Amino acid sequence: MSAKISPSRYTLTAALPYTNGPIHIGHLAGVYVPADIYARYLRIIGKDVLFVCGSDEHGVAISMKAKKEGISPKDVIDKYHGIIKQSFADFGISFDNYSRTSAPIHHETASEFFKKLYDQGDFIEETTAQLYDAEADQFLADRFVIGTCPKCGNEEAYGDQCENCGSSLNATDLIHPKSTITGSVPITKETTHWFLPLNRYEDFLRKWILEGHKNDWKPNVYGQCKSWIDGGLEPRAVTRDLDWGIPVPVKGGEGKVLYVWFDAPIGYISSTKEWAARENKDWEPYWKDENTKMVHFIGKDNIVFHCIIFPAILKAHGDYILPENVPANEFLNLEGNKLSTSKNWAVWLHEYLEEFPNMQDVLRYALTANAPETKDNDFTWKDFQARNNNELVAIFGNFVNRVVVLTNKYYDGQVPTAGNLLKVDTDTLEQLSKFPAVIESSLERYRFREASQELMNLARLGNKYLADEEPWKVIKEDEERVKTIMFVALQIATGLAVLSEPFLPFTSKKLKSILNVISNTSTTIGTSSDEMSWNDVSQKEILLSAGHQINKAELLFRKIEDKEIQTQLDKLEATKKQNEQMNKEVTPQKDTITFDDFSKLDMRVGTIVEAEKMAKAKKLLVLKVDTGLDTRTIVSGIAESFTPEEIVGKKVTVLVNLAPRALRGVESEGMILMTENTEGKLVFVNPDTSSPLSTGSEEVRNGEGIS
Ligand code: B3M
Ligand code: ZN
Repeated sequence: MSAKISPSRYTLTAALPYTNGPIHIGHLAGVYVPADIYARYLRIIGKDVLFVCGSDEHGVAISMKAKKEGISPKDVIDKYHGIIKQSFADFGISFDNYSRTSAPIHHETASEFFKKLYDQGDFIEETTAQLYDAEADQFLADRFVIGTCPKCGNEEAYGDQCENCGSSLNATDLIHPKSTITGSVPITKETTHWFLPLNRYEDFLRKWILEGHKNDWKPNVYGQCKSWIDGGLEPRAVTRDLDWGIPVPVKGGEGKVLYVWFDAPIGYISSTKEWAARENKDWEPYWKDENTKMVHFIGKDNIVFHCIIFPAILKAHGDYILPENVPANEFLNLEGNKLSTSKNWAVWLHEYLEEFPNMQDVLRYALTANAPETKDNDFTWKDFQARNNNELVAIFGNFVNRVVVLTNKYYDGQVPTAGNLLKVDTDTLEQLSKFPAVIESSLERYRFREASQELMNLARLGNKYLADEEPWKVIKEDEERVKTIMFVALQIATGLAVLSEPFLPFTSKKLKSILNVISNTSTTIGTSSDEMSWNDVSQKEILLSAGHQINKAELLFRKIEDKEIQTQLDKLEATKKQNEQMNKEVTPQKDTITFDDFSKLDMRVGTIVEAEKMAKAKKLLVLKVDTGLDTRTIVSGIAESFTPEEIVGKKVTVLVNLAPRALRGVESEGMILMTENTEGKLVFVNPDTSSPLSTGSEEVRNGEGIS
């Protein structure tokens, strides 16, 4: 099997986000922006496209969030489904349908799927010992259990997957498992489950992927599949002992639910059905017709589920087509660190829009130009600013603005009639006509960053043409020539309006309205049939004819100032500090002592009367301390934190009855009490009112070298 030759119908799916939090730039860069670019592009070239998604509302991720917040899973999914759906709409992600897996249509569809496979004898039923948290009275699987990965030794692997090495695991594979609900060590208990025997699909998968898609699937995707298949496939449980999910619809399934990764991909089908019912269409060709090309857009941690498990389920069912491609992306990092919802290390889409209103396209562009297509990539605010200021503003925006301003200035906004075309003009128009094919070739290979750079090259072509032809100078001696120049430049601007639509839908719409090629009243961000198509650009059609009236100039992009970027960096810095604070290891409490032990300590307020560095000892100061009883010598390990000068005269707390001890030959008679403040800085346990002992996490240090 190889890639289908120019099919006319496409089913595009984008990973269903878990509704346990809002979405951030990593989601957008990895899945939704590339999927949306592809969908928009296909629509413009006239294909029948169905682009579906929805919220993934089952699974342990949701239950855990609910437990943590003390609310019901339903509250969690309702809250985040709304936020996520809004973010997608705000960023112009043009789903034909955005559903949710709690919808009745999905419960029905997933149940039917399970029943059919069950009836066909595609599952094996097995009673095995599973991990069980006796304290929480619950079986542990997936994210409810962590332990050491048997493959790579990562100590924080989950019961379904190790995020370090990407291995998919069973909870019972974990070494030293621990319940994430109570922290207790689980016991094992017998339970019955249904397993999909993946081993039965090995031949099919080998043929379909390893032989059939060696050349058209991305190397990272193909490689993961190969190592899975070569590693030997094993039966996977498709049911769970949980109370949140789709009830197992067969005898013996009472109190059990479908495994979230069994039901979630079926969500693409339910979303299609929901769309078809609303639009009065037939959903089946989108999933069952061999002439439909299906593409799954996902992140790399979802590869096994979309390339191995879901296809095995579809194959078992028998009526369904398989994906033609699964162009999974790698991960995006943020300023050098892994994006993390729990650590709040993220740029949240709803927050971004508050700080950069109406600048969706800038983020879409920056994420595309720097997309993690072949390796993990880093999002930095500096790069974001540079992409905006040096490319969108300085090249794209600048070109369009000059064309529109000059057309208004010289011709009151009417497209002039071109005179004699010189070689430079025909060459330029010729180049313009090649751009659709160039961009198309990148998009068809899922190279979105390359495609975005080609779009920018078209703007560069326009900029260079204007800079070389200098209409603002020529106007003084040759008005006829300027008409031709402006005519050509206007064609390029229109080409940009058309070709930028998949990447910069908001900008494209605005530009079309400036060029007066779209009705201003249209409010949708999608494409409509009355617009110019990709083909018009490549056919060397005249895109904007002489006499056509354009509108006044409006800025497409604005410069982003350094201080705006600094605000974002400061925000991240604050998050980092907060995390450090929370993660700071608090030294465990020592064994308890009796009151009698305590009352043996004789602590006095003393004054440091002399201080000097001990020769050849980096850490030590030799102090003379007036304790009220006497003036004695105390050697203290604080030389790296204090200079002798700054502590002379200081009031300190002294433990006076500590047995004397010689340090580097100097007898020390007592101990100055010190502690660390919340920033980890050594401070005196100060007898004054400004006591540093303000948080419970501080520890009076009386260890070696501090005496
Ligand atoms: N909810 C997993 C994820 O967000 C997941 C995708 C489901 S796609 C069917 O990583
Ligand atoms: Zn691992």
